Amino acid sequence: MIRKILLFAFIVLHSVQSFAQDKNPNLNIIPAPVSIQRDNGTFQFSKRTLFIADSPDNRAAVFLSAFLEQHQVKNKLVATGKMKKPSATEIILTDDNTSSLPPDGYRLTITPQQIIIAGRGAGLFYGVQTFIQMLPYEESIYTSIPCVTIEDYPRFPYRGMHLDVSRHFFSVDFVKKYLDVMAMYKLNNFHWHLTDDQGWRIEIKKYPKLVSIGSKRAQTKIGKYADSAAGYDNTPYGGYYTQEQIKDVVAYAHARYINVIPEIEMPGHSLAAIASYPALTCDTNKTFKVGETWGGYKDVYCPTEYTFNFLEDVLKEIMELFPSKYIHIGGDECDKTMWKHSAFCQDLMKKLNLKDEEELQSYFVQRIEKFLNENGRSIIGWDEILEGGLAPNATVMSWRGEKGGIAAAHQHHNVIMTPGSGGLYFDHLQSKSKQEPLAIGGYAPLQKVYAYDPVSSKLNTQEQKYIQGVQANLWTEYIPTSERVEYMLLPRMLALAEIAWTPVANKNFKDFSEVRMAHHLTALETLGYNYRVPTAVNADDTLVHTSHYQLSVTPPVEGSKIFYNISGDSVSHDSEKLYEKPVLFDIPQGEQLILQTTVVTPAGKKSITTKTLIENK
Ligand code: TNX
Repeated sequence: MIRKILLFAFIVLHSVQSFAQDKNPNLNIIPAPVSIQRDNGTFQFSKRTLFIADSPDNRAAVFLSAFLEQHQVKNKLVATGKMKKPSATEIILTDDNTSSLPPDGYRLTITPQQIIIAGRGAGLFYGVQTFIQMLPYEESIYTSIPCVTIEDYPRFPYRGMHLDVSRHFFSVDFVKKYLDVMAMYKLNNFHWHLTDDQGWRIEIKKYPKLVSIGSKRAQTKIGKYADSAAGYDNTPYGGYYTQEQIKDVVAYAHARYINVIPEIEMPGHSLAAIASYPALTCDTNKTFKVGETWGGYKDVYCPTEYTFNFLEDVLKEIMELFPSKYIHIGGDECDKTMWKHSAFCQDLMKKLNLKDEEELQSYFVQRIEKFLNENGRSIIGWDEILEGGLAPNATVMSWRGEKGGIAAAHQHHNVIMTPGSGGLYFDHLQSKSKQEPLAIGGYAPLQKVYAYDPVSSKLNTQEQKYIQGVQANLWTEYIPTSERVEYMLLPRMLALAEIAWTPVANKNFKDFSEVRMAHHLTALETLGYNYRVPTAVNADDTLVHTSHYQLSVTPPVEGSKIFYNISGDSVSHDSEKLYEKPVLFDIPQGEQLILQTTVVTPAGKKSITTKTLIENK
């Protein structure tokens, strides 16, 4: 009896102790893994460490090799069986003993002698990503790594990030940089929004005017869409990808287990194509030019045989370039005015027995779906494709809240959740501060993104299976440069990765934002990414009523500094001081103090300034 009690006391003590010590339970890994089991000891990585892979030309092995080479690590990768004598320590990439792992899962086992990364296909690649995250990002990579066993696999098969290259164009090099950061965080679908009213961005050999006319606009709206006084910039803007460039990007993504989903918008958001080939629309008396401002246009494709032939030709070239099973056909925000006034459309509706223009849109989408299905592909469309009846095999991308996704799941269609209301519109603002750069509006702070759960409680267990995953969208009306894309993307994309990968029970915003993300932002800065510098952890940006106020903050980015200053009724504006430890302020009766904090990162990037109004009135 006594022995039992003693043993029990020991267990409790032991676990309390290790819990208290564990300030970094997820070992800085983003997205947080399914399970981490700590073991004793460390693995020593040295110049004599041998890299062994079942097949060195497998994508995960190639990626790791290239990564190590970039970090001046000379240890070569060899195939199993080719090793001559036993080495000090070994890093092994294998698919042995992986049959019990869930799809895309991996097991990372670190003992003092060996690091074994085990997985099949994408799983092995994700194991490599986790391993890379455990390496130091700045000092020598020859380091010691704590012994651990990680078993991990994704919550959702579809983990997507979108980029609009129509409103503003981004170079191939930048798209690759975007894919690099997606791969680091185990995202596996790049939704490439290639066509819209303001620019057609992909070369189509059969229709050369799509780029000679459609990829250029004469000028661009300055400032906010509704601000008519701001006018236009009077500067031509353009850009497109050649088919060779597209192939290069698709191959680059494939090497990182990222599928590229092209989006060819129809029947709306098609002004750039119409400006190139005016016969694509119903009103052939009008002249058209590529869109120069934001918001919707009334000029849309006319459902004629000419249009369907054109789209089928375009899609044939698209299918040649993109191996993706899914082709995104847009389908959003199609203004029906033109169809209402078109004698051709009204006749067609009578002939086909369609009761309204929504059904005409369905006819349009279903014809395209049939064509793509016959060619072995499937369509994804924005949730408007539900209106007038869903095409039989379509996947619905739910953007106007979750309603469309829920309706589609009720109808047993696959769904990708990407609701703006859930924080997944990364063109929306990251804070309510006036210091944020110009944006479309909305409000999608990090915490809101992180809190989003793609599986709605309005679905029963059976229906929940149709939620294939989640995606964030980056529309670029107000995002003219790649630096700004990164500012809007990071750190929110890290939260997206955790929504998409990590089991809900393992999510923890405090650990994510204060521990792991702080580490990753420094790593990303070292890699040359821009990001929105978060404000100091626990800095108030509000009004507080008190007579004693304690400033007690921590850096949101590893190695960053926090500066503060005060001013007030009887305190003249103070110069900026470096925050080192908690500071107590006494506020005299009847007075007000203004406390401001700013974060400065190791590379000198600044956060917005927070402002706390402290009143003792
Ligand atoms: C709506 S989301 C759109 C885009 C805009 C975006 C701006 C969707 C399917 N359509 O055309 O760029 O809002 O947030």
